[in-house]
Amino acid sequence: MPENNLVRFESVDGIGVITIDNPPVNALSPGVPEGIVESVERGNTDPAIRAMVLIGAGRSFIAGADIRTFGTNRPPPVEGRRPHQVLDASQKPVVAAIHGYALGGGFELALASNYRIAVPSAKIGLPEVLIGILPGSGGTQRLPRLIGPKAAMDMIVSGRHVPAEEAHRLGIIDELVPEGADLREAAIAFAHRIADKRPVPRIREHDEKLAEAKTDPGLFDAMRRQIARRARGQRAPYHCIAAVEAACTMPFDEGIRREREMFDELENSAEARALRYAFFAEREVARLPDIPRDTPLRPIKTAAIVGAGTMGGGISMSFAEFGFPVKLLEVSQEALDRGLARIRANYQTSVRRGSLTEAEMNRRLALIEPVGSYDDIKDCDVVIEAVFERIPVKEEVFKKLDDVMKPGALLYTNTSGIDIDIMANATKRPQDVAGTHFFAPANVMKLFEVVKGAKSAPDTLATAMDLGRKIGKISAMAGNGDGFVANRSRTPFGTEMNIMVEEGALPEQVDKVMVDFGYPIGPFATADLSGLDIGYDSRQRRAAQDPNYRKMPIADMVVEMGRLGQKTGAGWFKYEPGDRTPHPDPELARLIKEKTTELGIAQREFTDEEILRRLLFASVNEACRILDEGKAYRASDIDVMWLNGFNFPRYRGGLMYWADTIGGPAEVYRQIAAWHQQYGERWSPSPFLRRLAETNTPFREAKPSRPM
Ligand code: T1G
Repeated sequence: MPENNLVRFESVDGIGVITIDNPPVNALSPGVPEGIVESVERGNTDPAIRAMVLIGAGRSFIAGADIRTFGTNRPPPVEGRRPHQVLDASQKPVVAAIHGYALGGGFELALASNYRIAVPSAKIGLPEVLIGILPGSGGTQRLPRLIGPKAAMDMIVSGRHVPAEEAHRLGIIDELVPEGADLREAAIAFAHRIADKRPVPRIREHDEKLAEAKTDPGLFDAMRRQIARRARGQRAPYHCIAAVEAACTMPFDEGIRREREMFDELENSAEARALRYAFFAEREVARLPDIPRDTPLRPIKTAAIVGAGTMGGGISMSFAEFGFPVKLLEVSQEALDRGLARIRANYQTSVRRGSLTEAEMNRRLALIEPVGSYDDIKDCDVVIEAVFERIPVKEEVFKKLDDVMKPGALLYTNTSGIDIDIMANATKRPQDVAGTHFFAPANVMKLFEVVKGAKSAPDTLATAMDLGRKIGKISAMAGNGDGFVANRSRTPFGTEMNIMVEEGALPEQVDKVMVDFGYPIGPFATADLSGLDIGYDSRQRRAAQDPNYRKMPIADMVVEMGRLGQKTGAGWFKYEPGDRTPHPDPELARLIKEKTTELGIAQREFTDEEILRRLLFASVNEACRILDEGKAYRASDIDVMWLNGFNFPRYRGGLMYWADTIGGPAEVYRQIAAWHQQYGERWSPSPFLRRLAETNTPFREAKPSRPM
């Protein structure tokens, strides 16, 4: 059997060591499954081999099937000779030795092996649901037999990566190998210890743990109810539950067949295609066409945040979560105390909810050091300014930072829309300045928008992109300009929602459309959550700057009535004390009608489809302008921003990807051109959009018209 380079078989003192070597994550790309099958069969037929070890070369065990091959016409594997089936049938024991990641099909091969050992830093899991499918190599049938259906369903329906120590406690990992020890050597020694043990343990033969489903037959429906809200519009999570249920009600091989049937149903579903697109878009976004991949990064060990307001506090929590010591600077002690109290209260809420331990809270709090003077932060490697969105205040802060910060320190700003060059030009080192825009709540939202200033140096930008990843964010590059990329593309959405309410749509109708579309909460309830005064202030600023700016009389009226949202008990909706549930307010509906009559604005009915299209097409049109100006590298970056900054439903792929699924540029252009006739200038189609429509170029393949 000719060896292929992807899988090696070595005989080491009677142990067959099977090494998967397919960088970067040893995915089961074509050639790998075949290599594993041949190696296991070789080990079984070679009399000198007593047992085998399955191990990954490089940084990881096997991170699963090769996602790039999904949806392609790949030859179906020969039934009975899939790697997990050959491992299962092996007469000689196989030890899976895990470091890095054992995910999806990789973890399933470990489950089909007879023993599993791992280093503590390893992570195991079945994340298939995150790409719209379910485990298809026996994971839904073996894991419940190993840890019981409840714990198995938790792992399979959430898709979470489980640390090896927890997996050891659950009984998935048989032995932990000390971190730093030679895993290969440890695995060979382990194989020697179990080589002659008979019978060879096979998970498929153990149904004891499945009894849990007999004593609690309602556990599957309970899980269906539990996920109902967040799994709306999706099939994969329910297929995962059904597969585990099959494990508890069918013989093993029948369960395997049922699992495969469900896998085939989902592999090329719209949901799976969209989630695969999102998976690769979130990797592509890290590529910077105009900054070399090997640009040396500036070292960041210590950080400082200027401003302990809501954003400054959330940013500090992000750094502390990932182990960075962070200094939090506020000029007034009172403001500093208020900021720290807000951070502590946030942590205590998480501890109360059980999503954080007391010990972890204290560890993170210990990393956040309150300071009262710029001198205290001068030696930090990076400083992020998060003060009021007022130009004079920002300029003042950057002048101070320029005076005190050590040479080479990175000076970032969290502004959500002010021209980066204004802050850069307030210093003598504009090359060290860039935008690092967090999204509220900063310790929760994953989007990290890195904004290029005219003089930002390549290493200033590359280090910012890397920093975002180091604090658990998804970094995306944006060109400088009003609202950068994310907010700029979202603004027309906000304009249309306010205008439709003037024309007769009710906030609750608009919110229902977007919740049905897949958003966790609607746009009006979201506005109430973040506070209506933010939008009001920015509208007043725009009106002051631009006499042609279209005022929002109804949105302004709501604020001028003192209805600022949840924090005042009423905004677009009413709220009971201590309850965040938005309740439609007939009184507000009456006042809106009264005001629109006074203003002579004609009222009419809206279909749900028109509401959806007006909101999202307005943003697609703006996204086309952004690409035309070269303010974004690619359309998929804008999708990454909407998925991680605005909670766009992930199983729809993103704003531009979704627009391709409902007819693409031709349909969007047709509709917008019609609205241009009906509603005027604000709906003038972007020339970039027209070009895409004329050339029939899907949005997701749209290339910017000029470099950033
Ligand atoms: N297939 C193809 N490419 C993959 C891949 C995969 N499974 N996993 C990673 N890559 C590429 C990725 O695109 C990137 O490429 C590079 O590897 C580094 O990844 C039968 C059907 C393992 C936690 O869902 O979650 O098995 O951009 O930047 O941050 O039941 O990658 O450099 O060209 O993400 O260190 C199930 C997916 C598949 C795991 C590492 N497995 N991967 O994160 O690096 S379905 C997964 C990840 C399955 C079976 C079913 C992460 C990671 P490039 P990266 P990272």
